[in-house]
This record gives sequence, C-alpha cells and structure tokens, in this order.
Amino acid sequence: MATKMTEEATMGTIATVVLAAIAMVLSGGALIVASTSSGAAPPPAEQAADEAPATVQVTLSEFDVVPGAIEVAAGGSLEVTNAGSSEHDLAIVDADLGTPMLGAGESASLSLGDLAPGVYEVLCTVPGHDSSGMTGTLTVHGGDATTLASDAVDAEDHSDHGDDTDWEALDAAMAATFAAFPAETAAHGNEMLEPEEVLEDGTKVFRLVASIFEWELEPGLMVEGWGYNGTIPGPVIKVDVGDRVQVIVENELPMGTDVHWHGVRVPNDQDGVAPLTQDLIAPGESFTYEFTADEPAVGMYHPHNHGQKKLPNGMFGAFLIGDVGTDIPYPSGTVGGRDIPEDIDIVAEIPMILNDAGTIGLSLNGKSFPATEPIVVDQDDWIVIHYYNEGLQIHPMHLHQMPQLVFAKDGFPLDAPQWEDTVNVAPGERFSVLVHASDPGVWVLHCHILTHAERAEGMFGMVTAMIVE
Ligand SMILES: [Cu+2]
Repeated sequence: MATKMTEEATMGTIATVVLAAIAMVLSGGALIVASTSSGAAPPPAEQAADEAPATVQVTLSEFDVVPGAIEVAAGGSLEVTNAGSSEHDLAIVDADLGTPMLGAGESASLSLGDLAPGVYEVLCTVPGHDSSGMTGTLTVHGGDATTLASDAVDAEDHSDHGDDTDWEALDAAMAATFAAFPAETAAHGNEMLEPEEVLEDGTKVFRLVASIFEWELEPGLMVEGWGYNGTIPGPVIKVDVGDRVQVIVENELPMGTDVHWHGVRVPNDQDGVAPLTQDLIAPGESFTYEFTADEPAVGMYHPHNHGQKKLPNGMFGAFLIGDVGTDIPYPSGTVGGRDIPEDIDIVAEIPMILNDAGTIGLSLNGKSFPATEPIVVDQDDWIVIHYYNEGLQIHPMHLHQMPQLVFAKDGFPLDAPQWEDTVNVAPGERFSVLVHASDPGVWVLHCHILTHAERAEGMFGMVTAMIVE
C-alpha cells in the first residue's frame, strides 16, 4: 500500500459529517422532517412548547437509537443510556452538541442549552454505526419552531424522502466504492518487527511504543488511532519455539497501560494484568516483559487495563510463535472429500484482525473498505489466514468461491479440521484457515453481517478481496 496522503485527508472530520448527511439522504424513509413546504409532517410550531417533555430518555444499542424521532422542549435535555455492548455516543449534527463516548451501560445527560427550535439529525459517531441504523431526528419544540435548523435536512426531504428514494444514486454509490478499491491510504499495519537486538544468550529484544496518532481509516478520513509503533494493527512479532523473548513497552499514552499476551504461555508476573500481576506502566514510563516462547502460538498482544477503550481504538497486534505446517500442523490427504497435497508451499501467512467499535469502527486490519488491503496470489497458490477478533461483536467471515479449511482454533491444531465458506469469529477468538487459490478472478472476502460491509454510500468496513491472477 502506498504512503501518500490525499489532500482531502485534513478534511476528515468535515467529511464525516458530510458523509453522515449523505447517508441520511440515500437511506431515504428514515427521515421524518417537519417542514412547512414539504407537508410531510405537522410543523412543530403547532405543538406548544409545554406539550413536549423537558427531559427525554434516549437508548442506544447495536444498531438503533430509540426513540428514532426524539421530541423535546426547547432548553430541555436528553438522558442518554448505552444499553448495547459496544461504545456509542449521540451527536446532534450541525449543532456541535453531543454526549461523550459511552461504554456499555453508561449514561450521560445532554443539555440542549439554547439550541434553537427546529429539526436536527442525530447519530452515533463511531465509524459505520450511523449507516448500520444509529440515526434519528431530534425535534426541539418552542418559539418559532417552524424554522428548520438544518438546510441539509430540509433539502433531503424534498429529494429523497420515502418513495422518492433515489435508487440510481444508491447504485452509483456502490459502483464508486468498488471502483476505488484498493484505495491508497497513509500507512498500514502488520509489518514484521525485527528484534532491535539479540543478546549474547540469544534473547530477542523487541520494542513496542504505545501512543495516540492520526490514522487514515478510509481515503481522506482521519481518526484518532491508539496503537503500537504508529500503526493499526501494531507490528507482527514472530519468534521460534524455544526463543527467549524480551519486549520493551514504552508508554506515550496519557494514561497507564500494560500488555497482555493473549494465547501465549508466560509466567504469571508477565501476564500483563495491572494492577493484579504488575503495576501500571505510567505515562512516560516503560516496562520490559520477558518470557520463553515455549509453545507454538497464534497469539495477540493488547492492553488489559481499560481494554474496553484501548482495543476498539486500535491497540492490538499479532504475536506468532513457530511455523504453520510444522509447529502448527495442517492436515494433508483427504478432508471432507477434498484433497490437500503433501508438498504444498504456503506463499503467505496473513493475520486478519477484525474490529467493530471505538475510533476505527468496522474494519479489517485497521482499515475500512476500499482502503482494506487485498490478498493478491497466483492461481494454485496456498495461503494461510489467521482471523483475529479484537472487537466486541461476532463476525462471520465469508470468502467467495474457495472454501477455507479451518485447521487451528486459538493456535491449537484441530483433530477434526473442517471446510467452511463462512468462519464465525467471536471476540478473543482466532481461527487459522488454509485456502487453495484454485480459481482466477477477484473474489470478495467480507463479514456476512451485511451492515458491517455495506451502507447507503456503498461497500465499506469489513470487506476486502482475494485477487487470484
Ligand atoms: Cu461483522
């Protein structure tokens, strides 16, 4: 992937709001707008200010805002509760008002202050959540309430409301996202990390720097990424079985942190669960983890302390011990009626890290389609994909045409490997699959929860492709 930044990159925040507005236009039907000219709904002015409640309960979940049409008196407030399992917020578009990001079960009071009467669009700002259904309208009653607060909302009603949905625009948007794939964005993750030093006794020394940085999630869309060594995912660390390993972790975050080696066998005091097994690594401090990689692993590294915030924002990476085929064997012979030759060469071993929340939202290896990286292989190649779920929801990963032989779960070789065209990966799980690139063409690989892969503006999020040449 190229490292050139597009000029539009700095417009990321603005683009987010514009995209959200476009999403509302394209989704049609979702919008109920009070407008004197459209006649689609009674103007709010007909309703006295005191008829609308001063306080309204609003509930967020995957992926819904309830009620979808919020009615509140001018000067009132919204009591917003996140009843879902992911982080969500509620932002009032065009009003510079919103709740902080709310964890599962958290609530916040959003005072409307002197927000002018009118109709506003509301949405969750986590990438992908608005187009998955987390949108609604907020009608502020009182005063000269027939005045629409947002010209954009007014315009949408005339062009695309209800039966007037612009179907051609939907088709054009889908075509445009495919045409843009694979899109170039600045920087990508999963680079192999070489030891910065090998000590006399053979210990391999690696360095991870935890920090916050700008991350180009999709072309031109910059988000606040949290990660290791400036990329999402962080670099891949791969060592041999039996290696002695040191990992120096520098903390440049504004809060304490730790690193848990998920799926890797370590001494208890290296397990990375502050304050249980170690003290927090304070901002500006560092900590050196040390252990022997004594068992093969398809592991991952991520913080344990406040992982609910750090992981969704991008703090994760792959930690591999040993080689697929020898240390982590796959079968040869016949499995489920399909032959696997004994002498296959694995041309690529690809960590595919799934996420669905936080600042990076629905993504594969830290990127949203069309910025996701395709898997490019020659016909008859064999590859291994390690699916990792670092998110908060399950993701059924579907590869078109070529079946996936699931041969290891969480790094443990399976006694009964099986072919699947859709591999369901729950949070924390890893599945290792073997794929034979038997058929030429561009074959889509995507999460089959369709709102994780498509929205009104076209394909996005958890979509990439295997290109067989
Ligand atoms: Cu999904």
